[in-house]
Amino acid sequence: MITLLDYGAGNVRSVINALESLGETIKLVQRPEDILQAEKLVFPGVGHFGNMINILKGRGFFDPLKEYLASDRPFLGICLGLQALFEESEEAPGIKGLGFIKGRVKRFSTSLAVPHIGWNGIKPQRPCRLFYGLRGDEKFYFVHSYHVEPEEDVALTKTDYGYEFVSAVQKGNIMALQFHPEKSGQAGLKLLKNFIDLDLPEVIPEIKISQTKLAKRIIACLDVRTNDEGDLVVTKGDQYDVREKGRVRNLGKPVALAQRYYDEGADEITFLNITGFRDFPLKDLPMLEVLRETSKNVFVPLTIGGGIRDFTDRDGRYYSALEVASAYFRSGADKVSIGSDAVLIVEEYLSTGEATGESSIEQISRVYGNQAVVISIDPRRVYVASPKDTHHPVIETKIPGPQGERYCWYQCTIKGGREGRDVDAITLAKVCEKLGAGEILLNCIDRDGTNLGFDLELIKAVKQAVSIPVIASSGAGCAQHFYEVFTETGVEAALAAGIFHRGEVSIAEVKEYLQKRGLEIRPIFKG
Ligand code: 1PR
Repeated sequence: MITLLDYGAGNVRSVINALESLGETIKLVQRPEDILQAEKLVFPGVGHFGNMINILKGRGFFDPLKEYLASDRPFLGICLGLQALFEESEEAPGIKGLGFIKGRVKRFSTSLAVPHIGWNGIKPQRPCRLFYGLRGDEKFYFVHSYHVEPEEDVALTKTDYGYEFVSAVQKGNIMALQFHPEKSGQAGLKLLKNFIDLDLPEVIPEIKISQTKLAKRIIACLDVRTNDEGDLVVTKGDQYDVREKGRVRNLGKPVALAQRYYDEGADEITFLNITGFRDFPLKDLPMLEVLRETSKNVFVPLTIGGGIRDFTDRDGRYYSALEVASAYFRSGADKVSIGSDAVLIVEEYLSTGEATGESSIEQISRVYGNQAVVISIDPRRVYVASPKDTHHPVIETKIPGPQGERYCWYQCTIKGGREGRDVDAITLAKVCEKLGAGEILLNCIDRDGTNLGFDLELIKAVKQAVSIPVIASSGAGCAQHFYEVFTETGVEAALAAGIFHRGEVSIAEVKEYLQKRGLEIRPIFKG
């Protein structure tokens, strides 16, 4: 029996699913006594350090946790569950952590994109049962802006991101990981299994890595909607038009397709509820069900987009964007992606010059952390003869417009590309970063479904404008397109839909192509 401490923020469902898939029974902490009576305690955490400590104190969990740690019984902290063990964090000055380990938590200070999101390696520092059966070159999923700096000799693993930081600690039976084993595919499950099995020998993996590298992520995207027969299907548009001969294209069932992509090596799965802008997602129970079912067997990060915004239903009941997002997180999502609402938020911000503190981006990032908020941008090119013809930032393009125009700007749209607005993609990305977004999913209506390759000019411009990770999307037609977008724009991830759904190129082929050309990718662990 594993006792799991859920303090109410983040995707605890994934940890439960991962442990259950290993045959474990989970008991959730309801009362402080449950912590004191636990035999093995797992403490996953995401979000804000200060928020977490306040909740732990408010629910009476803080002191029992300290007592449990002092008793040296098996403990596994994950992400913020690692950071909580320290004395304090730069994220919440003045708020004291559990203080079980001397040292502090500090923000990444690097020119690389922060948060550190994606699959990176670990360099084991000492023998431990957690490493049993690992080769040493596995990658694990990280998502954090802060890392620990112990003042004691507790480093279990180190990882490089701009510089070397401690990515896991061990002090007696207390172990804690900065990365997410529950989101790290088979390698992560192996590590969790090793935590549970107390009789395993202490080992150090064979393969020694001198420097770990963040892998370029390959993301499979599933655009989901109800078709004309009323079934929830994966569909795919050409420049956002998902109908063929008047009918919604049906490319398969969401849960089964997600499972296939996970098995084939997708580093992440994104579901976009493409009619979410008009249907209220909390009434759209099938979508929540898709997440619940997928997260039972798919152990990589899941993002869900579509309809994340404040909403008042027909009976006058108000739901905040935070409530909508929370329902998705509880069902197994790791990140939510905000499309139309982000454009409206930025319009308001630009007109007043002030953040309200109440927007969906701010509400959700405050509770779940910046890394949980992705902004999905749906831009299309607007050509102009001269930069003077628009007040938007323009780029000089190598792909001239219909009248030979050499300049264009990228107009943001809402409602699935149906409505163009007076905001450009670069400004939108910058303002959303300022408001608390952790990642940009950059689509391009002109390229969507064309197989012509990514819009490198757009992607380069947005990537240079922000310091959060950017996911390139729209237009992938072959493995070479992924190589181009990674090497020419420096993006952290690339997403595709059509080529994977139609079986034109597999995820494994894309990864092999990139690896042969020297790009870092996540190897598949067949433990
Ligand atoms: O506005 O917050 O409700 O979110 C709606 C979400 O649904 C947005 O993220 C928006 O991008 C998406 N969406 C809305 N309508 C469509 C449509 O296709 N009619 N899909 C749509 C957007 C674009 C990509 C696609 C890539 C890769 N899909 O996600 O998967 O372009 O395609 P490719 O590799 O085949 O070229 P809100």
